[in-house]
Amino acid sequence: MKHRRSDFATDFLFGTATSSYQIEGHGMGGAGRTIWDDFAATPGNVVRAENGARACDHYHRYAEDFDLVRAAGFDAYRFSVSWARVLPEGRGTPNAEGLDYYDRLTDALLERGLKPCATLYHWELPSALQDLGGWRNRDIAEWFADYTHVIMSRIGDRMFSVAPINEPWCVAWLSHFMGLHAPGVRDIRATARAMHHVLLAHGRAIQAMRGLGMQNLGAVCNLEWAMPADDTPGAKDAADRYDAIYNRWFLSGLFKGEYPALALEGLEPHMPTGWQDDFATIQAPLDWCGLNYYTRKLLVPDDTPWPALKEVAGPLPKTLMDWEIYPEGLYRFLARTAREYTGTLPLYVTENGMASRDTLQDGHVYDEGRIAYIDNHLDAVQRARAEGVPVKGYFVWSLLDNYEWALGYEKRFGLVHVDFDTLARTPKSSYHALATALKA
Ligand code: GBH
Repeated sequence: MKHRRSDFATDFLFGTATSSYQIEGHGMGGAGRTIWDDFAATPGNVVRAENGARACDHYHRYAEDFDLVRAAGFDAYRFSVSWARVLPEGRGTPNAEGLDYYDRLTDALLERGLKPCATLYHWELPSALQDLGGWRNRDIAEWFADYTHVIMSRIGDRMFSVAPINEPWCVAWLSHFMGLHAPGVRDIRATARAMHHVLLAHGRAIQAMRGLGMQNLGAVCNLEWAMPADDTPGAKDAADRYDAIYNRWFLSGLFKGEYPALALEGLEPHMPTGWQDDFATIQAPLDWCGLNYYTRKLLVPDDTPWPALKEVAGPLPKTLMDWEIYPEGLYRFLARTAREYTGTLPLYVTENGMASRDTLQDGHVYDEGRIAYIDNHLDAVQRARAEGVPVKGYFVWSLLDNYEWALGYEKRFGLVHVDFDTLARTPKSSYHALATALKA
């Protein structure tokens, strides 16, 4: 790698990120059923109908995995808590085994000098709550605040930072409009409700944690730089609409207390009553903002109902996900987010990484493409920092090859290779390159 730790400020945090359902093994430890178990069980939703029942068996192997995080020289580790492991029915009686697990996991991080950065929802909603309408039901904000209180009463005293929800766009739009993630709904009314309730739940969770005296609370948004695919006014409009729905809705709700007009033009008729009165909760003050960044999107208008746009393939080199590699977008987002939404609030790149076809040879796993990807995105971070954007840390997605949602186990994002038969972990070239860079 061209970058090294000493090129960054001494308080800049390097970390790596994972999520509960993607690595833990959800069939273990008394966790309740989730919408991802249900979604994966319906043919056609997930490649080979794979699910997270065993995943990386991190539930039993977290100590070994955290040894790898420490040995690489990372400062911080971003993980998520499974709601259904803590509360199998989503509400009611906690699962003592689940609470004990996150307690041990927290201590295992601290013992290794790693800063625990928790996310409270990374997509595996307890099925029992889906039966009540899930993200369509306004009550989810209270269920989520109650769950937050339960888990944070146990581990909140030892967290470095907490974000309630990973990527609200995915929870709302990807899962209720596009139907590509659980619960696989394709309905504009459900989408509008989820777009709002996800932010309301975020705000109620922040309030619950403030009530426990917690600090360093933030939000994590996924961003994709939207660009017109050609120079027609129609393409420009399509890109602006995409930007409003995908990127601006959540940042604007959280930091300005309003939704962008270009998104409301399609969603307003479907919004839950009284939505305008919820911004005081949604805007509960935060201590930092996290950006997950992977790629850009090229848009053209389309002859379909609102939002009447479609994505087209671009010319840039792509990752195994077919996502164009566009580090410039990360620079632009860091600069724009600070300029238009967050001002001097610390920003973190809470996820960045790529899926690649790694080559295994003589016990080594070669993933040179991933090294270049990380290096080029660190350039973007440095460029933003040089201009005074307060970027305070960078987390690689992901520590381990894991359950890549609707794409099953085929797409590998890890710094560490996982053999899903033996569950053996093998650090890849990118892991070794980062380990060297973080010590230099
Ligand atoms: C992250 O989301 C997730 O937080 C993480 O769990 C996941 O493993 C990681 O990405 C890698 O996928 O092309 O229309 O099908 C990143 C946000 C949202 C970016 C979905 C790509 C593709 C939508 N992602 N998006 S589409």
